Amino acid sequence: MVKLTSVRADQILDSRGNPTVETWVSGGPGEFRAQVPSGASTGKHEALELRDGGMEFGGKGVLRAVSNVNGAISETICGKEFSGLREIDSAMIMRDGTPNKSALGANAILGVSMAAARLISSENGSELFQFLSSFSGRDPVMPVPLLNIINGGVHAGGELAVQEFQIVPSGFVKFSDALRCASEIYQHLKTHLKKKFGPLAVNIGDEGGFAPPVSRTAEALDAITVAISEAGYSPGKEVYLAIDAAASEFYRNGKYRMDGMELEPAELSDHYLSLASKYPLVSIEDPFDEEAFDDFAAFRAAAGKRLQVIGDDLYATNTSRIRLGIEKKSTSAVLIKLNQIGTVSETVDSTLLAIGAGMNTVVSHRSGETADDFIADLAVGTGTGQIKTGAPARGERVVKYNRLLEIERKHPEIGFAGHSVFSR
Ligand code: 2PG
Ligand code: MG
Repeated sequence: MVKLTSVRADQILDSRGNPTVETWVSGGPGEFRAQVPSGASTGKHEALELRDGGMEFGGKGVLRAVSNVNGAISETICGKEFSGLREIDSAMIMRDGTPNKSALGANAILGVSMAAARLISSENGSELFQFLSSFSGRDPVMPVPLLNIINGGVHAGGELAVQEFQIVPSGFVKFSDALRCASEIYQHLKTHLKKKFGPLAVNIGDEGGFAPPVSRTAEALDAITVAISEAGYSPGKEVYLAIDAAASEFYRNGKYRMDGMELEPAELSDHYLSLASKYPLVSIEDPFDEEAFDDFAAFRAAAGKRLQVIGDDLYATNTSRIRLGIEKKSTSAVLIKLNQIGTVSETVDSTLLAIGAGMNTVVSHRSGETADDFIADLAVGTGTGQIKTGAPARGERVVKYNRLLEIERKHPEIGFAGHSVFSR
């Protein structure tokens, strides 16, 4: 049984300088904290992030969410005995009473859920990933990182339609070697971009990747390929490429505006496949608009086993949308974001639903992040085999990678997922 003696929240700032919620819960083993992230390319179907409106912080304040934690949520869960995390999450969901957590705010509920998970794991004498492993019934695995080293779309001020250009160092035996390789490539990319486009080209976007003055997808992929070789690795051997198109952001009136073209879904599909034949791409996230389940399915069928197709905005970590994707065979993978659904239990439910249907899962950060490293433990504990948490740069990104290094160091028995995750 678990009993929380106090639950409280404060307004803090996220990595973009916007307000977000920090939550503290207390009980038997002490006081535990969590900080809530926030997206920019948010999906329509995400749980509601409660913002204050008005003048302060341009309307982005979260004082209403904070007072919902200090008031309604505290009232609902403090001083009562719960059998575990699921019951605490359910009590908050019931108190909210809406399908998208719009009464209390997903940002209010999630912080409590994450902090409560930390309290319970401490009470059990286990690390967070160990608790999440037993909670999900999954074996821990060190995930392959998908590192976003060129930022486009709404995460940067440049002209690239595609939001994220990632390196995937999957051809290693240990996570720490994969991360070293990624860091080396990141530094070589910096040198290469500076040489080619001048010093302004290495200004960085929201997720720590560079924002060079290029407008075509192929130019960004070319630059990364050069950096991989200059770092002494072989593209398609130790290191692969991946993109998050976040295509809802460049979809208007039935067409996709990308690379100087206006493309129908079938033309866009051919465009992606031609990129995949020229570059060692292993994964594409959100290649189409967030309602286009059928276009996703057609693309997935055309791509075959060559490419992992991930749904992010498409599913918003929501089990009813993932079920539709399973039925329509829309994707081979699901992106998992805590704040899209709003509790740890529901996040694990979505992960297990996808895995049960034979899909891959990728735990993900948001473009607006904090120094909270919860998702590192979530990825290891639920054995997803993949994590994306930005470039190997900026505190709010590297804190997650550094936590993964710590887990690997302390628990060398946990194996690295490696490239076989892409052939599942
Ligand atoms: C995404 C995310 C994280 P945002 O689209 O996958 O990289 O971006 O948090 O802005 O939705
Ligand atoms: Mg995405």
